[in-house]
Amino acid sequence: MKTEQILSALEARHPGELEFLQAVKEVLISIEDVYNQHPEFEKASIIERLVEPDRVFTFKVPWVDDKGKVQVNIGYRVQFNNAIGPYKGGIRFHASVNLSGLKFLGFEQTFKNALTTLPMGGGKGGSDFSPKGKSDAEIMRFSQSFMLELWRHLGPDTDVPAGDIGVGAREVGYMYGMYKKLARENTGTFTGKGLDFGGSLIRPEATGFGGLYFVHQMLKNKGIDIKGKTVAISGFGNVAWGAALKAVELGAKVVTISGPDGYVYDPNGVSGEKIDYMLELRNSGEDIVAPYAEKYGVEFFPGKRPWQQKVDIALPCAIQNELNLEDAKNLVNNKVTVVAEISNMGCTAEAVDFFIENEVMFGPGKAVNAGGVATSGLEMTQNAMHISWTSEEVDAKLHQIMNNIHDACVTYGKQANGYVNYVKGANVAGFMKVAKAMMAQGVI
Ligand code: 2IT
Repeated sequence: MKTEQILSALEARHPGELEFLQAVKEVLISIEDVYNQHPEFEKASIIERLVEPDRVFTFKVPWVDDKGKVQVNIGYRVQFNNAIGPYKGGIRFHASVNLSGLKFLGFEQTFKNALTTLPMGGGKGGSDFSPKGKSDAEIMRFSQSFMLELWRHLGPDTDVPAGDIGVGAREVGYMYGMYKKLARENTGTFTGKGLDFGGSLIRPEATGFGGLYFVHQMLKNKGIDIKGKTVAISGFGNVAWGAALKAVELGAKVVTISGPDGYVYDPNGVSGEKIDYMLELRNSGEDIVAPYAEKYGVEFFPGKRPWQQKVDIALPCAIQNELNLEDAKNLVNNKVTVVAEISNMGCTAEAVDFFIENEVMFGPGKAVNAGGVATSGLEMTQNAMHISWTSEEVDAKLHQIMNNIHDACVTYGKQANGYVNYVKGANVAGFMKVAKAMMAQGVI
């Protein structure tokens, strides 16, 4: 495979889109060997077709703030690849949202969704709208305006969005409400909906729960017990919340959470009502974690990241590139056992390389955090069948899916010396499924 050539052609078409190029590069390097074993892929230009999004929508989102002033944001939807099912992926509302970020997320989503084994293609959307400090009415007006434009590109078998950073059950409710009004149908074209109107039990917990099921398998594979292990979590949103709940349930001790303002170190463990308090902090709309330190009398490290602490397990749960080479060196010096991205591309490429060079168990986001979208797939199934499953049923299916993803990573990523390169494993397993589906469907 002409990796460098493909990357420079992509860069010429998507100049300066560093996150997108970073995500593509990682996959191309991992799949080079299997790609070369399939000359038919080369002839069909599978890679060249796979790295280019199917289409990208960009639109204006005007809305009226509480003072009566009109504000303007920009909205996007990247429909990346639908070889194995309808476009599926979250919507992110965050000041940092731009096309590079959404293309990287849509690209990752394509492989992640393939790993779940459910029939879902990859997509991602969002806006540079920042929910920070906005009133409930402002969030509603913005969400409705966003949907006024996007609704026509969605549908239960076309494109099914969900939440992501800055988009939770409230925003999904407002968007889905407007979607239904415009599309005049009630087929559940959104996941992460409220339980009263088609949402699935366990969907709120799913990304974090799935992440911990995966980490549990990684440790088990090495005969290590998760009980009593210390865990550093970054972030304090939906993903961090689910991860903390399950980590505690499995007997581990969560010692950090973080926000854009810094991190808190809680040597007694973030558990019980302290986990509930994370939700309160998130719902305050302030986007800070410092009040946790004050409330529970623990230390707050302003402007710092939790990776400077000595822990057994490090779980980035916030945003892309939130753990860099320096953080990786620090964790390795402190003898970290497992690093697993529950956020998307939580680690920089240099940090990932460092973990792999040092043979630290490292789980990439597209495998580790696939439980969220997998449970979205289960929500779609329940909607299509007009039924709802119990928590136990959904959780059991989620658990099985995560174990299967883990095993697929081992199958494709195990090296001769026994070290499992989960990055390679996840990329090869995801790629093979999408590539075979594309081959079977001709040049479209
Ligand atoms: O990054 C992700 O996988 C998500 N934000 C969830 C996507 C989904 O469709 O549930």
